[in-house]
Amino acid sequence: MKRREDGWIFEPEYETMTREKLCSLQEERLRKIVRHCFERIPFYKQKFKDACVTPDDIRTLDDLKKIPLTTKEDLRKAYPFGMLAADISAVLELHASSGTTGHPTTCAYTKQDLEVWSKVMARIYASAGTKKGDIVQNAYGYGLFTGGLGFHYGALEVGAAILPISAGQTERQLRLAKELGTTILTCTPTYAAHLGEYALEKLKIDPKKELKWRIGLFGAEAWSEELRHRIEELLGLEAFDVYGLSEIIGPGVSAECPQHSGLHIYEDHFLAEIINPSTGEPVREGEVGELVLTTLTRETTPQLRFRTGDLTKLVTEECECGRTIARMDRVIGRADDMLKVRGVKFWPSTVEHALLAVDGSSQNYEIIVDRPEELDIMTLRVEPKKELFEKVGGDLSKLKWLQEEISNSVKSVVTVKAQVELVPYGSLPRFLGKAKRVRDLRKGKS
Ligand code: DLL
Repeated sequence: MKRREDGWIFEPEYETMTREKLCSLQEERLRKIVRHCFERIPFYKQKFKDACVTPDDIRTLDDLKKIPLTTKEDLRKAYPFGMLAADISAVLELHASSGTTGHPTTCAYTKQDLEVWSKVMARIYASAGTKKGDIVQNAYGYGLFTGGLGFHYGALEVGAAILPISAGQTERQLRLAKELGTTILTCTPTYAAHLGEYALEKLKIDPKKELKWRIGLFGAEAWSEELRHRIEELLGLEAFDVYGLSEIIGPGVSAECPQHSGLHIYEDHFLAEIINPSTGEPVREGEVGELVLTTLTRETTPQLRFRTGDLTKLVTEECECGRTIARMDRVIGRADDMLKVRGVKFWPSTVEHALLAVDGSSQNYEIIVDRPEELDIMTLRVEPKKELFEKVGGDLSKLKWLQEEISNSVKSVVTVKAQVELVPYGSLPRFLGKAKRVRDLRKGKS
């Protein structure tokens, strides 16, 4: 895919400031937010007390490491309003993340928080080349998930028209895309791929020729470079990776520019560190570890050194796009999503990368790990590409070579052998939001 030449910088005064100025802005904001947290949130006051630290001890970025780390569990314990640093009368919007493993967590926004959110989201749209006259088809879910509203506010801020269609109703999505000529698609990468397949197969629409999508802003889940190529090829747009999390702001923490060489972190609002997930100690620049974020400007629900659980690395070298803010690599996965099969550790996104490197395999797959006796078995259930499936008249026994190619590709990347099971095209579940690709049947077994 050709790189866009028309990306632009929404807030150059922040996105291109010298590192020296940025550091001094960050330090000034850090001192302020530390005091804000200490004075308004009993949880932080106690944490500081336990660590024998006072807000006066935090003057420079070097002092950051004196602040204890905050975890998702801390936020759960504080549910519903224990982490609010503003009076509820100042709160304009509330989100609660899903509480599948216990209490949910609450994220609240004041007027100022919503303004910051709109601005960082506008930076993302601008960076990808959004202009007045663009129509954004926002297929992220609206509701408690922050994807829908985050992309909505950003489009308003940047001055593009928004079609707030939300996730789902795939046929309607495609019809409206065609009839209204939407130019920007925002959704999870998995759903983007599904939209492309559905258009070709069910509606006989070739998105590349018949739709006007030129930019895709995709995120909310780990995805591979291979999947990016496939989506670009399928939809005829340029795909940008967007990262964020509800606890910090929602989408809007970082995003790619047209160089596609990492995601620029909006460091004037979010201070990023990488730590070794086992020891909690900072790692050297360029080393992979867990991303830890501090919100520098959040009025309510601010976070000091929040452990995201996401693994990546940072680069502070200036980018060719002119932005001086640091970049993070695409997220490999979450520390707690890492698979360990027969003692070998790897991320599902690595399996996806190996799988999609094989031309005949589709992007619809499932990883199942089980331990029927004492050994772990990894099974990869994969749909072949539709053309291929049809070519063999649905007879999967004619695709032994594909099975073998996938198995070899996966083995060469993750070093563990997977049993590859080809399944009929269209038989695996499709996802409107974040995909669920792994079923670990060992859980609960000793
Ligand atoms: O997923 C916010 C978001 C919405 C980001 C839309 C981008 C686009 P949560 O539901 O709180 O918030 O989930 C946050 O999703 O800690 C990562 O593990 C994962 N994640 C988000 N963006 C990416 C990405 C939203 N670009 C969690 N690549 C995070 C990989 C991502 N993982």
